[in-house]
Amino acid sequence: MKRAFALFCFLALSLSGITVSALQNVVSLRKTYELLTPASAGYPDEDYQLTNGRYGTPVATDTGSNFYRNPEYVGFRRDDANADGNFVVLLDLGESLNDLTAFELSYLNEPSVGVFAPVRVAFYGSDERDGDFVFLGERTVDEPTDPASTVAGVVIVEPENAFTGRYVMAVVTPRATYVSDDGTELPVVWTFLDELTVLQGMRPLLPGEEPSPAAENVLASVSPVVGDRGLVLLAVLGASAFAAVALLGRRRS
Ligand SMILES: [Ca+2]
Ligand SMILES: [Ca+2]
Repeated sequence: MKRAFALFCFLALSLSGITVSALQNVVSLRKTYELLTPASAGYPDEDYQLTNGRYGTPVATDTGSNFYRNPEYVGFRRDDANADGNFVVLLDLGESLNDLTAFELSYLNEPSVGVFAPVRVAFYGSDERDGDFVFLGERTVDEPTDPASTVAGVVIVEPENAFTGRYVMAVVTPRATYVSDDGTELPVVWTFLDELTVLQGMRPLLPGEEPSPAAENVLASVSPVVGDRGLVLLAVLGASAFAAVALLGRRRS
């Protein structure tokens, strides 16, 4: 009986989760974009890898396990940055979409191989490709630069007011320099990105999170979702359901 009730709770929580997740759509999936600053020849963009819904994972070789070897990444070289020193991606959502609430860019910080997280990511939006772009928000990023600090992170910008429009521009400012092991200051050459995401609708609250009107620019540097967003949401919901069931078990015993 107890087990049946626990199963019921799990299913109820899972179903409520599916309802919640339906409130927020990933509208950038499989959309096209222009790299206004080109990707490198060595770590190219293969068939719109920034909107394929996949994230880089470590690739093991004889010499160790590294994220940068994963072909999912798109690598940008410092020499190809624009006059302001930025890398720019212009996403076309295909049509004007309303209620765009979150803008995300996933990056790699792998100092041991010379790949460093950007220091700033800003988002702009417009209804026309060559029209005026409005500022949607930005985040600064401050990842460690010591060789042991590998981080696959994501910048999330949530503007105070939802945006309506067709084009979203991500402006990525790379770190300028880093200090090597022997104390020399060296230029940062590589910036690696793996996913650009635009979300439509209300973000589901995380377990225990209070609704907040000022949910602007909430998270940076959280580990990125590996695989698709639905799976992670399911994992989160599964964990909360498990916790609920465990709690229930304690109360009832
Ligand atoms: Ca991707
Ligand atoms: Ca690639």
